[in-house]
Amino acid sequence: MDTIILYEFSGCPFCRKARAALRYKNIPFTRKIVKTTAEYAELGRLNPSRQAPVLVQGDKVVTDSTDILQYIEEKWPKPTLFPGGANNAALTHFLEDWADEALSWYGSTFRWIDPRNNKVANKQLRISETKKGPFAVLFPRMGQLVGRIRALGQGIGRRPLEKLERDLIRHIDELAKAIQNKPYIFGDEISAADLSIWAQLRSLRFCTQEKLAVEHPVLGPYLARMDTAVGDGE
Ligand SMILES: N[C@@H](CCC(=O)N[C@@H](CS)C(=O)NCC(=O)O)C(=O)O
Repeated sequence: MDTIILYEFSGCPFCRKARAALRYKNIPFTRKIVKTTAEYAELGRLNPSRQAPVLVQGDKVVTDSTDILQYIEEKWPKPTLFPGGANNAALTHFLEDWADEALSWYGSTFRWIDPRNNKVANKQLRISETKKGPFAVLFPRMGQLVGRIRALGQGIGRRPLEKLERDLIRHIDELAKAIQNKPYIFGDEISAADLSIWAQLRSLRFCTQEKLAVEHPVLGPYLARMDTAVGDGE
């Protein structure tokens, strides 16, 4: 069987989610963190939207973290990412999508908009190239600008940071009610919803707002449990 290659951007929560799913299912894979002009061009050939993650296995190319999870679920059904039968499968899908499409804005907005997180954002955009090609020159400059413009365009970036922090606390409190005293959202087994929620909340790492999640009495231990089960410190 062809080895899986996972194309990633540094610090990308969607890549963290895909990587964690592979780790959870014990599927061997090679990481390719896009850091050079040549690698960026390679990513563009595989995925015209130039987004990461991208999974490649032989001739098969799968883009988008949700599709990647579906792909590996079909090929390696055990352990399932959709535990608890049909009812939970629907809820898992909705929560996975909520984390990807809604919760994700908090991590990115705090990183790109809050000046206290500049160091974290800059580190994510660092390029490892001595002879700087167009990607290496443009990526760090454009990356932050594009992140800001997107957050402003979405609307979240135009709200006061204090309001965003209060909104995030509300999400975290509601998540705590969903988790209660279970190890994971649906019980003893990790689901695609856990992978997605954890991956997005972990993108607060080293940000001023990280403490809102890690110091929470329910979410803190939940994130630590996920780290132990599927994390790799990134
Ligand atoms: N829906 C996609 C989102 C992927 C995504 O937004 N990836 C970011 C990195 S975290 C990216 O590639 N950003 C570069 C861009 O959008 O140009 C998924 O779940 O994979």
